[in-house]
Amino acid sequence: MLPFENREKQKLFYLCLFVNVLFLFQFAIAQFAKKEQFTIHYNFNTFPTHNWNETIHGIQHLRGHTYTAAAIKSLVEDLFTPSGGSRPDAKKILIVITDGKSSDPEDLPAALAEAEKKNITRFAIGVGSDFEKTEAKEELNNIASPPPENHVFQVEGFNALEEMRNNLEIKIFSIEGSKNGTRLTTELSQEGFSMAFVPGGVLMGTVGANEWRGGYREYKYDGMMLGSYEPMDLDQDSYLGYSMVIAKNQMDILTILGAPRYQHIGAVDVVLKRKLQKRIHPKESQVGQYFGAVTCAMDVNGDDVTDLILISAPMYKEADREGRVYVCTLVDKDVDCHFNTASSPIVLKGDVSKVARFGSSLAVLPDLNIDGFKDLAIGAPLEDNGEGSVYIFLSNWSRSINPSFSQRIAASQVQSGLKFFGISISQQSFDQNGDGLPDLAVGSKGTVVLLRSMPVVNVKAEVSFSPIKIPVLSDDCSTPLNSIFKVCFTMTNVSAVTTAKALINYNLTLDSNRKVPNNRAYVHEKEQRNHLSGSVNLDLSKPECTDLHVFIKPCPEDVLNPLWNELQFTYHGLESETNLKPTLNKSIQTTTRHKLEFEQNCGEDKECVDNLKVDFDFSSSFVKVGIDELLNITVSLENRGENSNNTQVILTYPARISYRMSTALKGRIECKSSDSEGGVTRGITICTVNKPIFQDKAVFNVSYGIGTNSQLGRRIFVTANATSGNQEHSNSSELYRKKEIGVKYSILVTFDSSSTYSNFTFGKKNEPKPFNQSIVVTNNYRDLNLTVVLKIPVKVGEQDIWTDSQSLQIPHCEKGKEEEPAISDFVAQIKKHKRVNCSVATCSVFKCNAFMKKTDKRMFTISASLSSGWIDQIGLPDAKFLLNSVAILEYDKDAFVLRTKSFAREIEAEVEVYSEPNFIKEIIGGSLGGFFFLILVTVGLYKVGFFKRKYNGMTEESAALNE
Ligand SMILES: [Ca+2]
Ligand SMILES: [Ca+2]
Ligand SMILES: [Ca+2]
Ligand SMILES: [Ca+2]
Repeated sequence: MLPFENREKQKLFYLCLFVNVLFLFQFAIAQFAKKEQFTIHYNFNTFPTHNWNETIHGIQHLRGHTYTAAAIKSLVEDLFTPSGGSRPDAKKILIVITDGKSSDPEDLPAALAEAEKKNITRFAIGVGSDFEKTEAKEELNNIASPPPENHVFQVEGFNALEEMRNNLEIKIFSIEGSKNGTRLTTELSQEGFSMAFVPGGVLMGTVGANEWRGGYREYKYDGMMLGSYEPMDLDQDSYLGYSMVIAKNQMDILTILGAPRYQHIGAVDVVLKRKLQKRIHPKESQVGQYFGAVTCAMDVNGDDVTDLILISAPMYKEADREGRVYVCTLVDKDVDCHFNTASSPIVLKGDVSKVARFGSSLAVLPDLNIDGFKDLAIGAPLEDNGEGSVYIFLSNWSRSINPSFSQRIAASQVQSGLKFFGISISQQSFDQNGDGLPDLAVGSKGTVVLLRSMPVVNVKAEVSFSPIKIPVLSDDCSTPLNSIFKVCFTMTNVSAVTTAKALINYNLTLDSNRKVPNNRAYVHEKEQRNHLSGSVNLDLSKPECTDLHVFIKPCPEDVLNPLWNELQFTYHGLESETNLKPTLNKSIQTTTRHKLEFEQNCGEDKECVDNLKVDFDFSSSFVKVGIDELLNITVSLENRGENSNNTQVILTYPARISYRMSTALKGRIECKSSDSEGGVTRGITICTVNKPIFQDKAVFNVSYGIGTNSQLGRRIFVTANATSGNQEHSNSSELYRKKEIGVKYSILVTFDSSSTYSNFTFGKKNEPKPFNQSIVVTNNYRDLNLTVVLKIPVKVGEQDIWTDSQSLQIPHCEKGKEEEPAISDFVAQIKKHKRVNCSVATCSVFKCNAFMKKTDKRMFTISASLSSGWIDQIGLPDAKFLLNSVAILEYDKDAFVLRTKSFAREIEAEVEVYSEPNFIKEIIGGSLGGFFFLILVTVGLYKVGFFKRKYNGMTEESAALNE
C-alpha cells in the first residue's frame, strides 16, 4: 500500500526503525494489496531477532488498492492474539502507513472498534499529497488513536519519513516507560551509555536497566559477559551508570558509578568486584543537583595509584553560581569526600555565573605547569549565555587540588561564535602540533577546539653587591659609601622547549625595611629616594644583568641590621617563531628580598671572639655620708679582640645608695639601673656599650647618690661585670672587677663662747680680777665620741696670767702638760698684734672627752683670777689686748669627716689697760659681758624650740605620774 518508487528506500526505512527498537519490542510485519490478499510475513513469535535485515530485504512489495479497513480488521483478529505471539500484558501498537484514502471506508468504524476493544494504540502515517484533502485527512485521524496530534503523522514523501521516525520512536518509548505493563528489566538499559576499560575487558553502563535503576555489565573482549552490577535496592530512575570510572589502588580495581537522579539528589556507588563497597551521598540534599553526573579518577603523582575521585553536581545551585565538583580522596578501598569528618570537603567552583553547569565535563590533564603533578580541566558549558568555558585547576604535593582555579578559558577567548564550549573534554591529551607540549581537545556545539598548552618557564631574580659587605670604618658615617647593586634575571625552561622570550619590568626598593628618610641606601648622593626601576628582555640563552649605582650610609650602630633590598618584577611572555608566549611558573616568587650585610670583624672563621677588659675607679678616696653626697665611678671597657655584640657592663652597688646618672666620656652608653629593693639585695646598673657592635674602648661615669642618714658601715664595695652576646670570650678577657672603698660620715660640731671684758690700770699693783668664760659645743649631725682640747695661755715670759695657775680648772676636763710657745720675742709680737695666744704664751692643755648624741650641747667653763703683771711687761700704758684660748676638736678621722674646714676655734677674752683707772668701764664691762652672753644663749634656745620642747616634756612626765 505504499507507493514507493524505490523499494530499497522503503526497506531502509524499516531497517532504521528496527535498529533502534529491535531489542525493545516484539515485532510483526504484514502487507496488504488486494481486499482478500493479506499476507502476514512474520508474527510476533516468528520475527527473527537475528538476521532481521536480510529478512526484510527478502519481503516482496505487493501492488494493489488500499484496503485499510480490511487490513486493520485482519491484523486485530489474527496477529494481536496469543497464537500470533502477542503477550497479554504488553502494550500493543499498530503503525499504519498508507498513501491515500482507503478503498473500503465503510468497514473502517467496525475495524477500529475491534482494535479499540483490544486496547491497541494506533499510529497513522500518511505519505504523499492525497492527505491535503479534508476527507483523506479525516480518515487518517479516525484510524489513529486520539488525540490525533499525538498519533497522526503526515509527510510529503519518503525522505521526510526519517524525521518522523525519530518522533515516533520517542512516543513509543514514553508509552512503554510510563504505563504499568510488564516490568522492564533490560529493555531500556541503554547499555553503553557509559563505558570503561578494565584489564581483559570492558564495563558497559546500563543506566536504564531495571526501571532506570541502572548499573553496569562486564564483558571480556570477545563479547562474553562476565557479570553485572545492577542493584535492585536502588530507587527506580536513579540512573546508576550515568557516569562510570575505574579507580586503582595497589591491589584492587574499583568502579565508581554516578547515579545522578538517585532520590532526585544523586549518589555515587563505589563497587569492588561487582559488590557495593560504599554509597556516597552528597552533604547537601539539594533536589535536582545531579550529584554524580560526572565522575573522574585522578592519579595526581603518576604512580598508577588513584589519589582523588572527583564527583560533579553540575546542577547544584548557589545564589550566584551553578555547579560544583567535590574532591574526594581514595585511601585503600575507601572514597572519602569528607562530608562527615571534621575536615571540610574540598569543593571546586567556577566564577560567578548564575547559569554555568560547572562540572558538566571533567578531564585529568597532563602536568601543565610542570610541577610533577597532573592537573584538572572542568567544563562549564552554559557560562557566558551558553558560550561556555573551561577551567584549569592545579593539583599539589599533598595530592589534592588547589580550590582556586589557575585559569579560566572562556569560549570567546578561543573563537567567536562557539556554543556550549566545554560540554566535553578529551580524556587524553596528546601533542597534536608537535611542539612537545600537550594539547587539549574541548567539545562545543558542532566544533571541537584544540587548545595548545603554553610553555612554562622559571625566572630567577638575583641581586649581588659590590663591595659584598658594607665596611664600617669609623663612628663618623657622614661620608656615603659608593656601592654597585647588580640585578640579574635568568630564565630557564620548565617545559621541553628550546626557545622562549619574555619582557621583565622590575622595581628595586633599597633598604626596604626603613621608610624614607631613614633609609640607609639611596639613589643619589643628595637625595633620599630609595626606588630604582628598569626592564630587560630575556631569553633562555643567558642571564641579563644591570649595574645600579647606590649610596650607602655605613654607620656602626647599624652593623647588626643588614639592608634588605626588595626586588619586584612583572613578567610578560613574548611569542617566539615556534612557540606560544611562555607562561611563568606559578610557584615563582616575583618579589624577592636581598640582604646586604655590614662587615663584621670576626676573622676567617666568622666566629666573633671578643676580649673584654673592664675596670673602674672611684673619683674620691672615701665615700662621704653627708648632705646629698655623691659616689662617682669612672668605668672603662676595652675590647682587645674581635667584634663584641650587644656588649654590657653590669655594676652592682650597695643598698641605700641610689642611681643618679651616667655620662659617656668615650663611646655610646645607655644605662638603666634598679636600686636595692627593701634594702636587702644590691642595686644593679646595666650599661649598654656601643650598641650593637663594640670594637675598641669606652669610658663613662656613673653617679650614685648617698642619703644623709645612710648607715653604710665602714666599707662598701662595687662590682663591675662585662658581658656580650658573643658565643665565646677570649681566655685573656678581664670580665670582672670588685673594689672596696671606705665610708666616712660627715659631722658638724660648732663652738660658741661668751665674751669677757677686764681692765687694769697701767703700772699699778692691781687687784686680781675674777674671770669666767663659757664654751658651748654643739654636735649637729650624728652621735659622736669626741674630745675637745682647750689650750689656755697661762704665762707670758716669766709673768703668770692667772694669780694661781694651779687653780685654773675646767670641770670634766683633764689637765695635761703645758706647751711652750714657738716664739721668744713675745713683747714685739704682742705689741704688734695686741694678741696673746699659744704662739707667744705658755699654754695649759685640757682634754675634755665626751660622748655626744646628735644635737647635744655641752658647756665648758674657764674660771680663774686674772692678774695684771703680764700686761705691764709689754710696756703699753693704753692698749686693748685679746687673750686667745683655742678649742680644738679631736675625733676618729677614719670614720668621720668634719663638714667645716677648721677643727679649731679661737676663744677670745678682752683685756684693756689704762694709764688711769676707769671705773665705769670696769663695772659695765665686768657685769654686762656675762649678761649679754646669757641673753644670746636664751634667744638661741628659744629659737630652736628648746623651751617649748622642755615644757612639753615636763607636762607629759607629770601626766604619766598622775596616772
Ligand atoms: Ca597516585
Ligand atoms: Ca601540575
Ligand atoms: Ca602541542
Ligand atoms: Ca674569629
